Amino acid sequence: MVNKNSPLPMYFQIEEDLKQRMENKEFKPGDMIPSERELSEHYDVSRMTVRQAITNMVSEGFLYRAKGKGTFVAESKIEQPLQGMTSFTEDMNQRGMEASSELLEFDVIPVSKEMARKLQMDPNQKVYKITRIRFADQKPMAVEHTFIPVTLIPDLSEKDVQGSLYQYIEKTEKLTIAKATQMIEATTADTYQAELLDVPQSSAILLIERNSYLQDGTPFEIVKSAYRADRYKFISDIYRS
Ligand code: 16G
Repeated sequence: MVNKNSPLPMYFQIEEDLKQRMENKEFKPGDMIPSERELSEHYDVSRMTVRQAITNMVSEGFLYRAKGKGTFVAESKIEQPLQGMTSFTEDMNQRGMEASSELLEFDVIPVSKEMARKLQMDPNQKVYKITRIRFADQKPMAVEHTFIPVTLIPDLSEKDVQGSLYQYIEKTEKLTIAKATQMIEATTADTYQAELLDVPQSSAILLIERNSYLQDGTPFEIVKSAYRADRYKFISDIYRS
């Protein structure tokens, strides 16, 4: 099964084979994979080689280690299309998952210069700073910092952001959300993010910044979020025109 004459490294061939076995449902999410010793016998390679393959698959989010127990197959990643402008609550509900949030911060702060420019605000004005951990079926998926001009929704309260912010904006405030610009960047979790997202420090995360606009072109939010890269992948259709 491992071709020792191949130019492909043996650990890589093992990774490919394990991924194939996961795809074939021989190993399902939550299953414990065989031990290093068993795998090294199965593939007829050293334990070092097996360890290298497993370490890579852990850092890519295919497997996770539970201390003193073993190595397990991770849940498959959430595939998030990049086309539609949806909310976290809608995204999760569409997948039959339950969306919830933990509100960590709800403050009114002076707007920074950079944000005043992006939100087209007077630099002396204030913004709400809302920090939420977003959960899917009680598991943390992302930490979001949302900034909204106070003048746009002067009476926004903590209660309004416990559920869906977009629903509040559209149904209660009767504002029409129209479009956004989104940037995605790769990074690693710092101590704070790791703790909130319940991942080891330095795990891969995706930083997303969304600048969103209402129908009349008014910017209404800047959202900076950190998504777990072991649970998310973003997909888009592209056309050669
Ligand atoms: C998504 C959006 C975020 C928006 C939130 C509203 C991304 C990267 N971010 O998380 O910009 O504020 O949805 O969700 O997609 P809610 O209506 O469930 O509060």
